Amino acid sequence: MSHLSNGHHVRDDQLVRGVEPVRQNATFLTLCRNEDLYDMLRTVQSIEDRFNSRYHYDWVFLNDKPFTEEFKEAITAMVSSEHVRFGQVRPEHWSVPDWIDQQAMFRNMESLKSLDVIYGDSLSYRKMCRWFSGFFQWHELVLPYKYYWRVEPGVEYSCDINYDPFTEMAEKKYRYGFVISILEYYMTIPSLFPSVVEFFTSRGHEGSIVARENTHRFILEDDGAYNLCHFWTNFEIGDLDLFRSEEYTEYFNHLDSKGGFFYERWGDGPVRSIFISLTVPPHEIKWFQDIGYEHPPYQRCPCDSPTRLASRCSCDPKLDFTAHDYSCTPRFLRAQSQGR
Ligand SMILES: Nc1nc2c(ncn2[C@@H]2O[C@H](COP(=O)(O)OP(=O)(O)O)[C@@H](O)[C@H]2O)c(=O)[nH]1
Ligand SMILES: *[C@@H]1O[C@H](CO)[C@@H](O)[C@H](O)[C@H]1NC(C)=O
Ligand SMILES: [Mg+2]
Repeated sequence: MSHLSNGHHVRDDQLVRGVEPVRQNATFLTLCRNEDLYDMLRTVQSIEDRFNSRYHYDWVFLNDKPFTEEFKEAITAMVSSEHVRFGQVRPEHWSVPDWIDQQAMFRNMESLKSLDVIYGDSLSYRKMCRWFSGFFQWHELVLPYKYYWRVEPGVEYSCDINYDPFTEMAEKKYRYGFVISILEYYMTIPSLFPSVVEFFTSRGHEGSIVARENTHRFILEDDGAYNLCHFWTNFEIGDLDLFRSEEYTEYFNHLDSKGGFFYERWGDGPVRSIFISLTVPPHEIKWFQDIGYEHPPYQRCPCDSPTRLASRCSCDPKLDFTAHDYSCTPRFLRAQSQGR
């Protein structure tokens, strides 16, 4: 081990190769509850062991309630981040807006529940999805950064990450990175895509924000219908400035005005993914295929042997989700190579 002037340790082999661990303008971002502490500790340990103990990126923890001293103390002891910050979501970003007809909302929640839709009658889940769609990027603790890496309690990283994905993002000018993509339950978003079409149509030809080259084939059937594909956002590395742009803000505000986050159960995955595949050029979206990642019940496990050995993977490649029936990643890769 060698010491840098800031007191952090850097592996000798990085110095030998002359790779200075320059940190990007980036942070880990976690939204969770106090009750998630022990799942979170396991997750932090896995990220530290596989990556962050060599880079010491900042970490922002947010919650709709104040974090307990116990939570903050235990997490702070586990992370090697230069800064770890704990904050609260603004109540006005975690409430049911006044244009929502709450009787209709609760009626629809009951009916989704009766259809056995997961989180069908959960109001907090709806608030969470709306927050991750339109508010996370504006939180005062997130505002100083350009890139975020989303981490949920209970996820696990199963291979060493021997490079800095944030630096990849910055150097290759990627705007969004994912590991797993998957189909959404139709019953949670019946009116989402019609609302998206309404937004894009309302901008007309002049104001069009559709990228000349894009990955619309990732999300659209040949007849123009939404195929339910989306990036699985429990892992994501993204450019916060994309989600702070005027275009995205107008897009979110339009969707929010429709009330579908509450009347239905729109997820941040489909909301983001549709916007990205229509407005971001194909080469600015990155599939991080070499990251071993598990969010139960699914996981990405790199399948080629050299990668697995070089990265000390502990996952079973037979369990890799990429080629699963519900996975959309083969579709994404075709869309990316086809461009238009
Ligand atoms: N503070 C807080 N975090 C929440 C709440 N609901 C969900 N989350 C967080 O939001 C993320 C997604 O929630 P999760 O339950 O994992 O949803 P799933 O992955 O779709 O099953 C996770 O990071 C959760 O910790 C909530 O009511 N309060
Ligand atoms: C980090 O990124 C944000 C958003 O792009 C920017 O406002 C801020 O100035 C950047 N900070 C540094 C130190 O470059
Ligand atoms: Mg989760």
